[in-house]
This record gives sequence, structure tokens and C-alpha cells, in this order.
Amino acid sequence: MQADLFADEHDGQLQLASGAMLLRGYALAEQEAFLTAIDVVLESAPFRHMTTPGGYVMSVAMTNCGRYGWVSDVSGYRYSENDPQTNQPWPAMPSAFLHLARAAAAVAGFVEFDPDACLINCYQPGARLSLHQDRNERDMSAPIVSVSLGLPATFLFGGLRCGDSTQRIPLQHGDVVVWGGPARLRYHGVLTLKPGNHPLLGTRRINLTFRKAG
Ligand code: MD6
Ligand code: FE
Repeated sequence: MQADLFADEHDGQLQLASGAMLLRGYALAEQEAFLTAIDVVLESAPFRHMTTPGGYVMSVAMTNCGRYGWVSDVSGYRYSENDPQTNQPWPAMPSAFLHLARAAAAVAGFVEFDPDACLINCYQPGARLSLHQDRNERDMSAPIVSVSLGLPATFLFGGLRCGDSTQRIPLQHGDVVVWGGPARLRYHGVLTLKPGNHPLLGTRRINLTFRKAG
């Protein structure tokens, strides 16, 4: 435990930076609804490993729900209204997702968050997400709400430039990070997932990020 990192924590709510807040356990009350809804999404849009513009296959498997889905292939990163694997629209955003994302954003001071995209990431042990900025969304005034489920992971939280130093934030099942305003373009990533077994999700970590993409 990094005592200084959590010195300002109140009721499980920790300001990580101006515009970025960790809400510990905020999604726990909705965990069953979330797991059921994730299964419904996966029936029509299964996890898949996308290719980066540089030609690497991502270690994190991804899918989407909502009006827009984040996709990557050799031609670049973008949002698409259709799943490229089926050419069909992405599954609808489950109402439990929408309600939780809106409520979490409001706790962090971002009222009337109206997400139209939910990227769902699946990490198996060994998977990682290298430092990046989320900048494919049209409306940078909207925050991102990130929900972590399953195995714990270490979130890397950097600055506005790629070379800035990073903090390491441990994320547990049920934790929610809200991220916007002056933090919206901070670099961030996820360290290599360690092996483990979560009682509900087994050997995986699932992360959902809600965005206003269109
Ligand atoms: C993840 N999350 O936690 C990946 N991006 O699996 C992200 O890339 C992310 O958690 C923007 C804001 C919050 C996030
Ligand atoms: Fe991101």
C-alpha cells in the first residue's frame, strides 16, 4: 500500500489528479447486472484481438456496445457504428451500464454525461496495454468512465506528455475511475496482468470504458 497516494481518500473516493477520480468499489452493487449484460453483448459481438496500425496484434481482447465502437486495424484507430466482423451495428448499451456511468461521472463533478460508446477490454494473464492517450473521441469536454472487474491490475497514470513520470494505481474488482477535464488527455496504460483466480470472473480482468465518441 502506498500510504501517501491514499492520504486524501474519503469514503473510497480519491482524487488522482485535477479531473481524475478513483471511486473504489463503486460498481460492486451492480456487479451481477454487469456480468449478465456483458454476456449478452458477447453473444453478438465476441471478444477479438485487434491489430494496431503498426501491424501488432493486441494482447488485450476487445469488443464494444453502444452506438459507436472503438476499432483498430492497419489503417488506424477510429470509432465505427458497425462491428467490422459482422458489418452489423454494435449491441445496444445495456441500461445498467448507462446508469452507472452517468452516476459515477456525476460523483466526480461531470453532470449529464451521455456516453454513446462502451469499449470492453478483456485481459488474460500476460496481457498489457501500453501508454496511450484517448483522443479519438470528438467531444473532449466529456469524461471517460472506466469500470474494472475481475483480477486486480496496476493502472499507469502519466502526464500530458509521453515522457512524463507515471503513478501506479492498483485497481480492484468494482473500482471505477472517472477521468476528464484537465486530465482528459493524460497518458495511461495497464501493466502486464498477473495470474490469479477471481471468484466471479476466473482468470480474467474485464474493463469497460464509457465515452462520448460521436
Ligand atoms: C483498462 N483503460 O483499464 C484500460 N482510458 O483496461 C483505459 O485505457 C482508460 O481506464 C481512459 C480512461 C480510463 C481508462
Ligand atoms: Fe485509455
